[in-house]
Amino acid sequence: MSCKTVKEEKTQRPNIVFIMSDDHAYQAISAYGHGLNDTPNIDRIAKEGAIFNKGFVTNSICAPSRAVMLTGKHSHVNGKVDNINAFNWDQENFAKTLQKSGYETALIGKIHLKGLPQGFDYSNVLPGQGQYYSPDFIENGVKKNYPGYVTNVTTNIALDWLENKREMDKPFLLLYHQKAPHRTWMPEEKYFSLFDDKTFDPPANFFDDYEGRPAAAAHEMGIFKDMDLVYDLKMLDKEGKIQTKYRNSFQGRYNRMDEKQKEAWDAYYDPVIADFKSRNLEGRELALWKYNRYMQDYLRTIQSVDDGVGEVLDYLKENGLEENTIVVYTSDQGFYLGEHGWFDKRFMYEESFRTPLLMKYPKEIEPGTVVDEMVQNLDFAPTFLDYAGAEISEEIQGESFRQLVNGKVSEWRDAIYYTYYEFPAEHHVKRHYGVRTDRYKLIHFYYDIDHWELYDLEKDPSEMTNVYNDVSYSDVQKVMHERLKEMRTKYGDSDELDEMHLEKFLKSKNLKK
Ligand code: SGN
Ligand code: CA
Repeated sequence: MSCKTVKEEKTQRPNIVFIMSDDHAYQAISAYGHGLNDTPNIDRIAKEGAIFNKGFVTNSICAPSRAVMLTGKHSHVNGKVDNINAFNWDQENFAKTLQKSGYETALIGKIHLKGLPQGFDYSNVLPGQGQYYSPDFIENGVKKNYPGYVTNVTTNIALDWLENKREMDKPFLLLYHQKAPHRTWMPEEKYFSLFDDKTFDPPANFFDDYEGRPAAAAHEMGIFKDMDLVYDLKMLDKEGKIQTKYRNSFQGRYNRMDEKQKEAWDAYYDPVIADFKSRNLEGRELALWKYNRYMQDYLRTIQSVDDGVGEVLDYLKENGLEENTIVVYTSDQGFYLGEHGWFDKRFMYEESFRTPLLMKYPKEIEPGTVVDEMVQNLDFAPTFLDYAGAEISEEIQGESFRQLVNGKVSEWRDAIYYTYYEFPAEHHVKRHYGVRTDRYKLIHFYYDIDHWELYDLEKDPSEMTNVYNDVSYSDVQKVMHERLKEMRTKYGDSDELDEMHLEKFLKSKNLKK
């Protein structure tokens, strides 16, 4: 151990490493026990600390989720309601507060919020969604290109900052944010053939007919119906026989690879393409083939994310930083891995409303802790401020879950609030908001529809039966309406605000009501 790190261990305030990946379904983390893949490094965080079974977001889409995470305020309060409108970096965020209180701060990887990040001594971020191969990054406002694979580049930048760039005598906050496993799920060479021998069985509701759920039926995120054979599933045949809507867009992504990378890519994918062409699949068989092709690439990109987590955990350990560093692993939202036949997110249904959340802090958190209470990404800002002993402003709407993880709170919230605004847009998920309690969920879809859904999550965890109009649930329906009203009042949301966001959105897209 070097002198500098020994000195750091004496600092009382904890360091914070906040790891966020993009679109990482909890179903695809082995610690959650779904049996799809193996993520030994992410699992280490749970083993040495805590796993949250009910981590949720407030708005299941990228940029809004990050804005909530930074500010500790719901979308309608921080203003970033969808991926399209601008984020106001001038407002307070927890990195700014920590920086002012003496923390050294860095933001590395995907943030998806335009403008120079505020609150960070160092930032090196992907422009927008970023690219898997030969990614551009914006280092403190200056664009640069990096050869290689984005997940590894992001990890290397993070390790370089830890080792060489930060001020060693200050506690630090590192936001280490991966692009993967975001669409279009391009794996790194090392993992091309991982899962070749595995057949993935889709979830039981893969062939959902959406009865009683018109907003779900209107989706454009079906694995069978909407996935593009070339763009999503990599069937870029050299003969050009497989012509699809987004073939050219994928060609562009492929072209970013260098000659060696292309060679390795073709050596793996050409035989897969030939096999696919020889089979002439249709109907159910084609649906299952698509699902398997999707799962393979999606999970392969996660393997590189897991490697990066391992490298960062090892770095902390080898440099005497383990004891005094909080490590959090989460995603900007959950993701559908074939549930309801889908990919993507956005809906308030469980798989995208929930997000993975694992956290360790050896000084405080008992290894093997399991948290079953509902927490939200709204809570990150106050939680980190709490650990750092910094002031939590009155305006913050989330709550610190520090003592919850320690098993030291007797009362915790029993309802959470959700909003989604990006419609009409890609994937066609209608505007909605709702409330979830431990057992029930009430959702209101609005704008071009006025439709309510109620789920009994105990009896129907896959949300296949809308019991809103079921008379045996009339009492529950009433109570849930009350809870929703209470939530909207508590967080300052209203029909008027929804209307305002809608008008702004339509105007920005030149659409009429
Ligand atoms: C892109 C994707 C969508 C995805 C959004 C939002 N299309 O537009 O599939 O829903 O991002 O994702 S792609 O053709 O560009 O891959 S988010 O995580 O950034 O919110
Ligand atoms: Ca995302």
